[in-house]
Amino acid sequence: MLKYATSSPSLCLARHSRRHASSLVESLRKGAPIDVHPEVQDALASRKAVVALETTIVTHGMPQPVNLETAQSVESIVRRTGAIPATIGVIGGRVKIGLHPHELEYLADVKNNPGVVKLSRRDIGPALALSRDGGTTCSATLIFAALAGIRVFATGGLGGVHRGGEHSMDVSADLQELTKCPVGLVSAGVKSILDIGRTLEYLETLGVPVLSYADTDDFPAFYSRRSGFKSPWRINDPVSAARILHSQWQLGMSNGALFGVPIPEKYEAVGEELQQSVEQALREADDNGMSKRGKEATPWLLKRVGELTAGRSLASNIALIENTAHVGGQIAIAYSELEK
Ligand code: PSU
Ligand code: MN
Repeated sequence: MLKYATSSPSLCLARHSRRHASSLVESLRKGAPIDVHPEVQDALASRKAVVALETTIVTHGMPQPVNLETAQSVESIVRRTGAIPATIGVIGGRVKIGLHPHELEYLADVKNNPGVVKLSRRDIGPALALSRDGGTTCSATLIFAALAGIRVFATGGLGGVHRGGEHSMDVSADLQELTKCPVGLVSAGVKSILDIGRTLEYLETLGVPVLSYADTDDFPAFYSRRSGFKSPWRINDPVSAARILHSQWQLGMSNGALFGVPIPEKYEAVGEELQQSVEQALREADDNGMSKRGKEATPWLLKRVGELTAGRSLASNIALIENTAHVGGQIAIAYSELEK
């Protein structure tokens, strides 16, 4: 069993962190199918900054070979901030916390491995028991990051409430996971394939702090810096982000937080054009029934927007995730200073 969140308000942060570390140790002692990259293990043991990275974006979010190139570039960007990247995935039924270069190449080679699964919380048990390979969504990445004691996770787009979600009940498991995992998630907001207003409402109900990490209150909308919806909070520096995480965990709270970092300014104009393709892809998904296909809906929409924009959406997607990786590294460094 994955164990990491038995919270007691009286616990101080030091004990809180030890509890996380001991949960991983405990899991490993029981022979759980987890491999922690030695560099990540060393960094965690000496409380250095570590940033978790997901792999659904590699296996189901971007086409080859850009998926691998982007994952490698994002790892280097994290390194340049002084933090250690831990790209998380599942190979042969084993959880990998920090992928070796050949493992990342293997997961990214989707053409030769079409059976690689998209893993959310519900898929973890089956995928491990059945020795499958998988890319971890934000939800599964949050679980494994929390298990390992990694405090910051950088990605492109978080899942959310789908359009029409009030009828279909298609709400990403990512949202719920942010209540259970003490990890700060840095993303460029949520994609406008989703219902952004309802996603923010849902996060409010769950009690997940949402912050614009920007010079505006606007919650970012992935390809665009502005969604038209306001975040309840705004900050614009890594130390404030780290202090927010530190404060809630000092109280033994078990939830994470969502930092919305807008895509760099120079992609704003193209973001407005991309939005038209997003709307077209959504209409097509309604017509051809893809919007009712559960976990296939998001990857199909991402792929279709890529086709409709002749790859221009991809350049924006790369830019925004490189940006969140940079900010994620800075927040992880600031957080590790607070824990000293
Ligand atoms: N949004 C993107 N790119 C992605 C995803 C979302 O712009 O690759 C992936 C993330 O891994 C996210 C998952 O956790 O899709 C959400 O899928 P669903 O909507 O099925 O929960
Ligand atoms: Mn869904």
